[in-house]
Amino acid sequence: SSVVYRSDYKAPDYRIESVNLVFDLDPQTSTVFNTMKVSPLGAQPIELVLDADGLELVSIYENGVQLPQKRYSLTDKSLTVHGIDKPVTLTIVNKFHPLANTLLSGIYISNGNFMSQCESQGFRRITYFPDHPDILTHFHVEIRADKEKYPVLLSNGNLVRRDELENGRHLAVWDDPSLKPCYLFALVAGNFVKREEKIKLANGKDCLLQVWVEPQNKDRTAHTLESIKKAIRWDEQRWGLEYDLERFMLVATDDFNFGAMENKGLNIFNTRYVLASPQIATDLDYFNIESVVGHEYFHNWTGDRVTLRDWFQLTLKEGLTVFRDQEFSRDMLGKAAAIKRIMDVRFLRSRQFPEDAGPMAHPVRPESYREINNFYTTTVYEKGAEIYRMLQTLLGREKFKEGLRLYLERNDGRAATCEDFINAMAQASERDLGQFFRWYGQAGTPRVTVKSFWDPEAHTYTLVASQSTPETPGQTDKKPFLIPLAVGLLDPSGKDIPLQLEDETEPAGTTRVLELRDAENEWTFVNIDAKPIPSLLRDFSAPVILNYPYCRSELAFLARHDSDPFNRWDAMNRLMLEALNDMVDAIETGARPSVDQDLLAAFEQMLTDERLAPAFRAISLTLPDEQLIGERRTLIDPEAIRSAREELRSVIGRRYSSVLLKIAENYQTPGEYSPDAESAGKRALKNLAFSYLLAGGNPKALLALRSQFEQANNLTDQLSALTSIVNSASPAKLDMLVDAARKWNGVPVLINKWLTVQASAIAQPGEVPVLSRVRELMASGAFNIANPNSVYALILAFCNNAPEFHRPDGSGYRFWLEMIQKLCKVNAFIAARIARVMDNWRRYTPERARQMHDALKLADSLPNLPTGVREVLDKALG
Ligand code: BAL
Ligand code: ZN
Repeated sequence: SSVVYRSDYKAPDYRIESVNLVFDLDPQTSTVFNTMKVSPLGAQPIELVLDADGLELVSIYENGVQLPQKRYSLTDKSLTVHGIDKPVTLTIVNKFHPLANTLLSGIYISNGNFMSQCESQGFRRITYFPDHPDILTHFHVEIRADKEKYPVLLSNGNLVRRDELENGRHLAVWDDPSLKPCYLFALVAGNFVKREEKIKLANGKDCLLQVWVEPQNKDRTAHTLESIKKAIRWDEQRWGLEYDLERFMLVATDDFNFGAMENKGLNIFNTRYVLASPQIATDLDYFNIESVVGHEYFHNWTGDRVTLRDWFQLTLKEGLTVFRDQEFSRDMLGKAAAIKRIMDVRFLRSRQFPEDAGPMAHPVRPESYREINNFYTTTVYEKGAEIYRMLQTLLGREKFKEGLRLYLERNDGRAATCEDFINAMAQASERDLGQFFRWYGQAGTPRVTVKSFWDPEAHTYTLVASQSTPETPGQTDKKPFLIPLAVGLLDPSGKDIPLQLEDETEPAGTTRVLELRDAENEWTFVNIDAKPIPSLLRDFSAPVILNYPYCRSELAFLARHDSDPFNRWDAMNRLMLEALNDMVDAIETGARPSVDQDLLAAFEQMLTDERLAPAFRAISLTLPDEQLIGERRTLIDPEAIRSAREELRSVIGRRYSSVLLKIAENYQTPGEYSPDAESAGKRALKNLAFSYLLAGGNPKALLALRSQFEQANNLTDQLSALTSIVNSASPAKLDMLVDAARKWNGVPVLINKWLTVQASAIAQPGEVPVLSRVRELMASGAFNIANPNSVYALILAFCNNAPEFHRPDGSGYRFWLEMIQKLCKVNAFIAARIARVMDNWRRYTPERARQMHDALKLADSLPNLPTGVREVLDKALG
């Protein structure tokens, strides 16, 4: 199948002045009456190519007259109207089939309601249209449906009119005054209830906020509405950006491929990022809901008002909007702000770094694709966000804000490119950003190696930094990046040294952003009286892998003293990674692993440091995940990694049992549940303490967790107790799982958590393989292969349970192959996502790699593979 190249972009030679859509909705077969005003831009007659996917053409008219056969050609994928030489009105009548739409792209049915998803290419599954982001037009929409079944009829923009029709049907008319591409179109029809509030925007205008959910979820939307208000205020205050419509609506659905979607004025959300109550959402869910609500709302400027010229520019809206939501969440955390950056970098390192080092590695702005849906990646999103963060670091917050506002003003109502963004930044800051622009085009994670030299006679300290970036598919010759390297120097007492470079007359600050531009650069600091310890890449100032020959006592020193909370966490994390790496080495060679004493001392120090926020202690004292431990191995042996990690957890649980028990007691959060950062931090630290204690086999902890599971007034504590016990040797786990199923029955977001706890379980010696349980669950009513959340909760969670998925008998790989076969028939997008779990097969121990390769080959030979799945498999096989 065909490859799309960025270099093939052609500007349209026509405009769609407006589109009027009339929907006659029926779950089996719906009809659209699509009237477009088309104006050629040049003197030549045009060929108007309208995209299509699975549509039935009924009729087509030009200026009210049926179009003769010779004026158009129809294929599976397009309807081309020939020889349009003046402005005309085209009317197309077509049909589509919502109930049969299991891809969940276009208009489909979810719990009996009509729902839409058009990004990237779903609109062509609704009607014939140029389905490209650079075709912006005015949408006017009339929805007709049965009134009793579908009392609520929504689309983008402003409600113009509602009316009754014959035969128990009714209609609603919506007009969107803004110009938008069709991927931002949305339609919802069904039985929903709303929570609403009228607010005043900073400009004094009224705005109606509405959150729509199915009736059973009525009492679970207060947090979402609050989050919308916070997002609106934050965008006004931080960037001076205001909302532009009379209403902002959000609708929740259980069946959704993405987390949420930023349709203009009518965001559609996966229920997992909407519904919150103490009984159905954890602290992290509350936090994520706020962040995703923010993300979609922020798209109103970065994505909707300024949209994309083509899909290669995806990071222009996604990377930028992730950066904006990260900043929002950080600001909302108050005193616990530091943990947001830590969470984001942890995610980047364990998810994006492997992608950037594997067969799917691609630049933040890709050059080609076969299936655009495969490029909603951690590279485009999270590494993309780092580009905007680096710019803010390099230019300073004020210049960055000026640049962003300039970009938005200049491109409002237009489809933009990454160049448009960088040009605005360059102009606002009066800097040449040519070299910086390479971050968009070169894939791979740069390695930055730093060496230091202290000269006791001259009292100088020199840092020499070099950079190199490994080859990635299709890119062998990498040029140097412009890398902002934020550094500080700690004196022997742990205090920050005021920093003065050799060509400066006085010190300026204690954190300096050095600019690494060449293969190697150096900087010399003066007036350094004792040998300092460098704190490098503060706040993770660039998405690179940093090499500096820290010894373990230096890492322990940084973990204790660094004024940069990110680097404090990072030092502890490195210490843990090194200790775990040694333990994995020992296990692989059949030796008994021993635990590093420097690590234990640093761990104890931080565990007992009451001055540190509980949230910070919890995140810093959590061991790196198995994925991250695997990343630094030459070959990955998931069993050895799990054994090492569990051994360390058990040693900590036994060695520090009395401190941990005290923490478990002192950080209870009695009284009414509140998801605020401070309470959440306490719960996190308490539950971490319990999980160490349980790993160490502590019987008191087991009793306490059982009663926590039964008595807690919030899901965080219940789920944490359940997870810890399921991962322990306690036989109580079986009863508890039954109990949880009974309690959580009928609430999909809870049942999905129940599935995940079991799919991710740590099987104890003598227990049946997790896969047996996964297969039982698949056959039960708790699982639904047509629902993406369900697939992720059970199948993806199992595939990420590395020692179970990678069992030497190959059972996990056979299961994977079966799932690909099944999913291809239901939802090709989700199938492609599951296919990706085999990307890095070359990194595993030889026998595993061979079996993974065989499974990939078998999958690749399946008939009728969807393009997206084939793209993933072909790349993996390379
Ligand atoms: N635009 C797709 C979902 C999101 O990133 O907001
Ligand atoms: Zn987004």
